[in-house]
Amino acid sequence: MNRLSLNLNQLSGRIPKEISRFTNLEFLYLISNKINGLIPPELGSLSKLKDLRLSKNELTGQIPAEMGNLNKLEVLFLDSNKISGPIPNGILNLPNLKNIDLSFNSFDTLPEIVSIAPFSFFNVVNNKLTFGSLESYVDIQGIKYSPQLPIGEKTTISINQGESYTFFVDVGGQHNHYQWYKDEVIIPEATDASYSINWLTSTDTGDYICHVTNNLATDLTIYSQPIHLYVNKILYGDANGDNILNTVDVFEILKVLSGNLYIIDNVAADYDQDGKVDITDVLQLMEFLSHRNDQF
Ligand SMILES: [Ca+2]
Ligand SMILES: [Ca+2]
Repeated sequence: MNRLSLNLNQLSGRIPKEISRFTNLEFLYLISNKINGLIPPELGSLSKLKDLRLSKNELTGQIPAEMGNLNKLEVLFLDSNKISGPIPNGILNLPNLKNIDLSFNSFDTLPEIVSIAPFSFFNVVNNKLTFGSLESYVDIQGIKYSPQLPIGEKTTISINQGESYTFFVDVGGQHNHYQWYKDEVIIPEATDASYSINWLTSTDTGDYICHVTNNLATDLTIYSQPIHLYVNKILYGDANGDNILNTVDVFEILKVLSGNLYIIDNVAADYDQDGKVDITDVLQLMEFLSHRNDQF
């Protein structure tokens, strides 16, 4: 038997390692099933294999290094699984391999290029690849690399008014251009991998995304997952954080004052929001409280 084709068969479970007994196999097609688990390293002993298609399954783990022994392999389709990296170096250097589809998986790096022959078809779209890998691959004939999945995790960050926050993306690469957006509106001054906002106010609340483009890998824009920044309003003067302004806070501010005038750990103690805690804050808070007939 040199051909095994079981496409669209609702097959589940793993690829049995006994597959290695079919030593004459040249064509192995298991497309569109529900096969899960790892690709068995034993596949690497099918020395006559020319065409391996495992697309549209639920395979996980890495491509076994043993597959770098498949010297007859011409076609390798592993697209639409959940396979992750690293990709063994040997695979891309197989002498006859001309058609590779690794799209729709979870690869985040490509192997370092030594010398790779041109491919007829080399599809790596919809993985987690960044410019760190792609800059050196863009000139490989046959490569298709755009789009890629957004990087990072979608998160919500809750932070107090008056504090600062720094956004950061890491997409590797040496030739990147960064542009941050807030609620889909461009932030003109935010054109680096990091973007800091000092002294946050409630108007900074919103969704922040970075778009990264690259001078070499010109087909691709990498997007960061949105970070929702929520700036908590602060009740200034509420130095003990109980949401009530009273004389307890006056004493609390005096305590901050007795420490260091210019370092504010307790943002709420800066009643007049001028960036430092001093006697003015105490006097202004006392003035405010006296109008409310609080007792001292
Ligand atoms: Ca208080
Ligand atoms: Ca102050």
